This record gives sequence, structure tokens and C-alpha cells, in this order.
Amino acid sequence: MTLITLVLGDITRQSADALVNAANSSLLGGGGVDGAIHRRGGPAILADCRRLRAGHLGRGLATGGAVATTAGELDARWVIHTVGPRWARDEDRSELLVSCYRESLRVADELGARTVAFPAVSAGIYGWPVDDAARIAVETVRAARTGVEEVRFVLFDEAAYAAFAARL
Ligand code: AR6
Repeated sequence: MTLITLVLGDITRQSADALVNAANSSLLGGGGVDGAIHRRGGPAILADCRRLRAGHLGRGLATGGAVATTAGELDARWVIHTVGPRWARDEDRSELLVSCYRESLRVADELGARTVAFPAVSAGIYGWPVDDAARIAVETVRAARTGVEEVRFVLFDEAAYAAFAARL
């Protein structure tokens, strides 16, 4: 059984085996969680991302995928970068958001991570309505077959926290 916990706060202040980043396909940084992780984690994370782009991720990381790097100076062993879908009114992209959580947990299992902290992937700059983002996140983690012992959702504001709390 995976314990699911909720925290109101900044994911870059968390201590866990792995912190999940809501990245974009380039893996080269951005705003939101991504900007905060690179700022606080320092240049080692970007250096790892550039190595991935020079290697098997030459065209970037696909939406719904996940890949790990060092966590640099963050209080974690790894950052797992995942690329959420942009929300679209005229198209159901839920399976891609499901895939972000599944793939991140698959990578966590490969690494042997026991505690994993997630932000509300896609619920910021990518515009996903937070109630639906919370539903997908909680349902997917509950249904996952994983050795991860604790999944911690780290929510940045009261509205996101309330949305996740309502689903638990
Ligand atoms: N800790 C925890 N949650 C946070 C933090 C933080 N430090 N900062 C923001 N959030 P977003 P996305 C919340 O925009 O929607 C970047 O430019 C935020 O309030 O970080 O997947 C990437 O490079 C929201 O609830 O990610 C991509 O281009 C949630 O985290 C794009 O944004 C996700 O917001 C990805 O957009």
C-alpha cells in the first residue's frame, strides 16, 4: 500500500527520495515548479538535462513521459522530470496526465525511491482545472502498482490543497 499525504507548500523545500518536476519537453527549464527546482537545485540539474538531450532524448521528452536526473542541492536524491499536457477545451488529454503519474512512479521504482513528492502537474501554466487535475492525480496514484511507500502531493496554494483533500 502506498500512503498518500498532502502538504501545503513549496516542493523545493521538501525532503524526499525524489521530487517530481512539472517540466516541458525541452527539459531546459521554464517557470512555475520547473523554474523553482532549477533555481534552488543549482546548475547540476540543467547539466544532467543537457546530457539527456545530447543522448537518447535528442528531440526532448514526450508529453506524458518521465526521466530522472540528479537533484543537485535539493534535499532529495533525484528529480523526476515529467511533461504534463496543456489543457485543451476541445480535446480530452487526460490519458497523458495519467501517464505523467504512472511513468514518474515507474521511474521511481527503477531508482528504488521510497518517497516521492509531486506537484499538481499541468495545473499551473498548462491550465488544467485544478479539481480535475487532483482527481486524475489521486486516482492514478491509488491504482498504481508501485513499491513507493509514500506519495506526497505538495500543493502551492489553498485552492489546490482543498481540491486534493476533497479527492482523498
Ligand atoms: N512548489 C509546489 N507547487 C508549485 C510551485 C512550487 N515551488 N510553484 C508552482 N506550483 P506549473 P504546469 C504549482 O506552472 O502547469 C513551466 O514553464 C502551481 O501553482 O509549475 O505543468 C514548465 O517549463 C500549479 O498548481 O506547471 C512548462 O513549460 C502546479 O504547481 C510549464 O510550466 C503546476 O504549475 C508546465 O506547466
